[in-house]
Amino acid sequence: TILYEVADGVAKITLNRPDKLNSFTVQMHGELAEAIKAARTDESVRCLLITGAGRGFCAGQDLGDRAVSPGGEAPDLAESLEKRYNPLIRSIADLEMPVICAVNGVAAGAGANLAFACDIVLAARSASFIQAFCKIGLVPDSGGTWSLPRLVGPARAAALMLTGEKVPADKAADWGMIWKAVDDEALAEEAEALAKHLATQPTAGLALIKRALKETWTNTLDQQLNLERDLQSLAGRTRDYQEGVDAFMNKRQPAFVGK
Ligand code: LHQ
Repeated sequence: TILYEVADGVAKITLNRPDKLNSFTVQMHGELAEAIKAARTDESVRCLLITGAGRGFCAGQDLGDRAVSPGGEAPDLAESLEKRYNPLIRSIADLEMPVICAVNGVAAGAGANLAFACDIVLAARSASFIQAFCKIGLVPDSGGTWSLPRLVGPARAAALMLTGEKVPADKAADWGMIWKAVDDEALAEEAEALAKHLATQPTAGLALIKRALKETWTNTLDQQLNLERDLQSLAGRTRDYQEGVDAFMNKRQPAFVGK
């Protein structure tokens, strides 16, 4: 249900249940977790790219899945979040490399919030984002109630989550929900070029930038200044910092190793 390939320092994960718009099943969660672990533990991988096969990116939970079906006895959805969605979102946030999401089509429910958990989101112009949860009586999950207000502000987040209104890619970019919208034909190439570029960059430093960006939401200015001091101390001891400065001073292209 997913495709995994590694080339040029980039691990690419393609959600691959196109006839169901790549909606999540227990099996897909399992394979996705394995793939992210493979990317994390493969020394050659310095950037992760996530995209979808077919006309959709991801329609969230597969609502036909018996484990979450409200038919008969009420299901305990906490288990689904605790065992699958929450670890997924944490594994992306904690991954010590940039994670790019190429949203090739509709991203609904947990599919939209999976995209927002990634570090840089590009979307095809025909793609759209839907907080579909409210339409079936559920609460946005997969970190959406954390990420969306931070991305677009409380007024827009509230309306989107309470109405489930579809946001087209261009509007999502205008609102700061994603990095940018690109022509449908250009999405794969542009996302892959960005991923390949990032895979040549100072990966350890980029991972420290991720840390700083994550902590900023709960820190005071004083705490964040202290954090920057600590992270810069780590960054300053990397091989890539030496290489970056040496290359700059000698007017040559740097050759970063990611450490
Ligand atoms: C689907 C789905 C889908 C199954 C399209 N499931 N088949 C966490 C924990 C535990 C429980 C519950 O949830 C969660 C997190 C969540 O993500 S909750 C939110 C779940 N997602 C949704 O509510 C979105 C449901 N899908 C839609 O609203 C539409 O399909 C969208 C707006 C995404 C796309 O609309 P269309 O472009 O018109 O496509 P379609 O509706 O015709 O879908 C194509 C096929 O995919 C169709 O199957 P069929 O056999 O008729 O061709 C759909 O039934 C199937 N599909 N989403 N989530």
